[in-house]
Amino acid sequence: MAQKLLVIDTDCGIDDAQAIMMALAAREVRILGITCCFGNTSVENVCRNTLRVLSVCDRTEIPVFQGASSCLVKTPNCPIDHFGSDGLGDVLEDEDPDLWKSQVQTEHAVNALIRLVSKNQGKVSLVALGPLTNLALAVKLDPEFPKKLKNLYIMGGNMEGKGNKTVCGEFNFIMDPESAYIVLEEFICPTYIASWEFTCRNKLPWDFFDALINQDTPAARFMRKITSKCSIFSPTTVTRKDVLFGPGFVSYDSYAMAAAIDFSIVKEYIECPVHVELQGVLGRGMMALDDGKFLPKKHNVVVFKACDLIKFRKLLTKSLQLPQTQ
Ligand SMILES: [Ca+2]
Repeated sequence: MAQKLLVIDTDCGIDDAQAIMMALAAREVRILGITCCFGNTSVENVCRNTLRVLSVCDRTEIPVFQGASSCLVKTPNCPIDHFGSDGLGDVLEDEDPDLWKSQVQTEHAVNALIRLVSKNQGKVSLVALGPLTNLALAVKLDPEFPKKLKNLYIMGGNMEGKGNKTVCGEFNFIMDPESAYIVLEEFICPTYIASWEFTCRNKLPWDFFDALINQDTPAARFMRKITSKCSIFSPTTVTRKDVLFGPGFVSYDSYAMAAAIDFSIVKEYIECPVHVELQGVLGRGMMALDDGKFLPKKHNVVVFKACDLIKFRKLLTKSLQLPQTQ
């Protein structure tokens, strides 16, 4: 069976680490490269975290590229310490803190995106797990870039007007609303979105999380460690997500990755044009679904509604059974 080609754009926090491992564990996909963007932490930490994940999984042959260090226009006014200041729970100590600098590629992430996708036209699925700055820059450097993609999977935005960082703003979009706007206006390839509310509505029970991280493998031990001091991985911490959607464990980025690996995990979806609001005191960064077709835009995207949680659990479980023995 021919492998699906993947490029992952990440702001590697804890849920990105889980999503990257999901792709590493899927024999049906081949990762051409991982491009890094600021977001959960600085882009330097994101590169280091991505390389840490690849190292735990014995997959350091996958090239990692450093990308955007900030958003296009205004610095977002919200905290970025969701998963600790280093993005991976502030528990890891590297023997050589500068080792990542010799491991990261010298080519810029945006150039790498354009090169990898241009070399494999119509074959690459791009999975975007952080702010969309690298993608926005790619389409400005190469306006044909979206046409060369097979498709685009995004974790981000919202479908019910609920935000997790501002009243109406989801983290990845509010970190760089202009880039989210550019991507959703200019990427005319087939586009699939796992919004914040979708991921929260498809949460999993905490006893599943315990079983997941207590597997006896290097990847599970790594996940157990990076979630050990992070309050949002404690069932007793009540966040806005718990208040709105009920208690449970949500690995946000893993939903977009799971759909890229096996689209049959998406049981229900809405197909319509979407827009990103740039103005407004409350609405900046919000994704609005035009399912009533009020606006002239024709390009539909696929916004997920329901997830096959049995299949999703299997993908998560397998993702922590790394490194693979052969
Ligand atoms: Ca992320």
